[in-house]
Amino acid sequence: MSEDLYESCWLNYRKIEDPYLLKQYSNWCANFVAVVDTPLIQSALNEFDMGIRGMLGIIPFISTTVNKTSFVIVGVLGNNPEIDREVSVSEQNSIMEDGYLIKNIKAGGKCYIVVTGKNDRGVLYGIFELLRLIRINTDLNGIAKIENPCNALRVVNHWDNMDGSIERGYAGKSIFFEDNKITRNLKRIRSYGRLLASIGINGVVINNVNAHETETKLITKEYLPYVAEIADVFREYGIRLFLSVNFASPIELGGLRTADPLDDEVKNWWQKKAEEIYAYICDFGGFLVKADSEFRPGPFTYNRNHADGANMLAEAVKPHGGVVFWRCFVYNCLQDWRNKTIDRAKAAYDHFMPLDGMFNDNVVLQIKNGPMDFQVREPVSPLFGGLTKTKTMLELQITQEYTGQQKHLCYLAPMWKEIMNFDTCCKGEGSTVDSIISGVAGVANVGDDLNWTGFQLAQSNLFGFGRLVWNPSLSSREITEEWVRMTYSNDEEVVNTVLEMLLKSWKIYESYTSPLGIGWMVNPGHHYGPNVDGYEYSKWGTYHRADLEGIGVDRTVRSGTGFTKQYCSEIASKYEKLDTCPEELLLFFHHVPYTYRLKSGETLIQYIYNTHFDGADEAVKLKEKWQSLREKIKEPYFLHVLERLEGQIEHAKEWRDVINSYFYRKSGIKDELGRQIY
Ligand code: GCV
Repeated sequence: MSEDLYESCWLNYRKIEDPYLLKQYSNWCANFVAVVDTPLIQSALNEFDMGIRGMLGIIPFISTTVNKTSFVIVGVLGNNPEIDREVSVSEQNSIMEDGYLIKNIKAGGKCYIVVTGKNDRGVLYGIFELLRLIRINTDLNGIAKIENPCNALRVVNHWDNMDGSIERGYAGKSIFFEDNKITRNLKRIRSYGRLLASIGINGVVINNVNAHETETKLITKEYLPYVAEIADVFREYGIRLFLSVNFASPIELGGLRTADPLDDEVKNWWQKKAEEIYAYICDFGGFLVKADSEFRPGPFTYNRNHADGANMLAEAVKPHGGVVFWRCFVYNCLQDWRNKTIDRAKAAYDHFMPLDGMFNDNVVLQIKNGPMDFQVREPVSPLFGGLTKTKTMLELQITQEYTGQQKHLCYLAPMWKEIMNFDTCCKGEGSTVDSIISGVAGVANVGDDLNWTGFQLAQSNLFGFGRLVWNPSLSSREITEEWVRMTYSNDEEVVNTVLEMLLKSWKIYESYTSPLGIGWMVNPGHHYGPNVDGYEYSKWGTYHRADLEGIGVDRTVRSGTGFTKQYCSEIASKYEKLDTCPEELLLFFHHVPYTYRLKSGETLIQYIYNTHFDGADEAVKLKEKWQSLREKIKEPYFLHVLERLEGQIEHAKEWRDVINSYFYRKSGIKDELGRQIY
């Protein structure tokens, strides 16, 4: 098994086969002109060198001045007259921070390609794009494209612990920590930096939001020199390092008697701490905070609110250019399941809406996509569109906690696209989530497995995340096709087959697991596999309320928890009524009789049976599709994926039978098609 191909994922630079394109690319890429004046331009050069050697089989000649008629010239606008001359004023004005221009110029007997941006990060992204275009066999003749990121904050969050474990990690151990120490394997981190930069990521939080005792010490002299080494590596790729911090640090590290955010000693402690951190890491990104949630300390202990807590930390990092990502995942995790008036879905909105407009400008509220917790289907959190005077950030989960744990194929880009394109209506029609947020954070799915993500096909989720955050208007198909071509092959059969498998996989997973937005029918704790009542009588606020007549949580204002009221009126009234509620979310919002007829004419119970039988059958087809590529995919990858898909088939059957049997036993209603239910 080629370690390199595994380690470099979509950046494996295999030889280009098309002779016409090979010649076209080689003409330009044989000569690379750049003044290497920053570490990021150096990274761009290194990447170009590596990519061109691999894909074109030539060693590019590097020079600082133009002395050929065909070349690639690279640099930041304003630093090289050769570049500036060819970029029109309107083009210059169209390039934004981190954006880039790639342009083919034919003038004065020369034919060459310019890659430029307003900053060196943009140039690096431009080089990654150029290599991507080559990798996916794009004709570069006459190319002129400007790309700008839609989100300024493009961040991955690692839930890595210092003992090396990863909360909700399915790809081995942490690449940052082992045995309560920080890794010395900076080579792996550099490879990771390349992967992240290639998809436009510019921030990384290296430790778990649950900052336990040892992780609390990451901001001390004992660990900061090593954290700084990681930051140095990421800096070469334009990525700023952030840390999750423990809100009670002034007590745990500083020996103070309180962590009250309005206490002067506490404020002072954090300010000194920020100075210390920035002395080690000049471009430290800032803090990510989980406070007053799932037993983490926070401002509530001192009768303060989240704005008090976040602003105090924000003031500490502000002089250094830092940011505070403050999470809105705040709810009562000790709920009484008997009490049907309390609704976890309402919690984040109830906590944060009254504080809208009270946060400092370097605080960004980080909001999970849905009001619950990364289920396979949830409505979009009403905080998007609700908060209009506060900076917000969307939090997605790339790691597949509730979506098959990287044992099942579940490609999430189509789901994320629906979320980003959801119209909150907060400023009238067209106020989509992607248009009102300042950034996106994704909970990372990587570990120290050789293929990074445990399941090779799950690499597509990391890739899809970065590409979509960069540009939410890219179609799922475009992004996915890029990934398949880069990772496997430009062979049309491979592209079409893998594309279809990936694009269908989320719906397939949904169909044999949780119907119509109900969620949570999983084994408690590890969250893998079916257990319909696993969370039904628990304290976590996660119920389906199935009885012998029907299933679903009534969240209407009329007769339920009143959650629908948290949306703007157009959306609220749609969700409130059974006949206008989008069917895929029916059971999230309504308690519905099993005999209720869906728009398709099926009863609800029959829909549950049908989707579970069909979903399990579709899992078999995923394997068959993959098998058709046996001759076209390198054997180790082919076999690895095959093995996972076989496991998925068996587990999908388990899901099918547990869910169908549960609802058959509950309702007593037989499957109209007489299939086997236990
Ligand atoms: C990091 C859920 C997950 C936890 C996670 C938490 C969070 O509850 O199961 O593992 O903790 O969300 O997002 O803080």
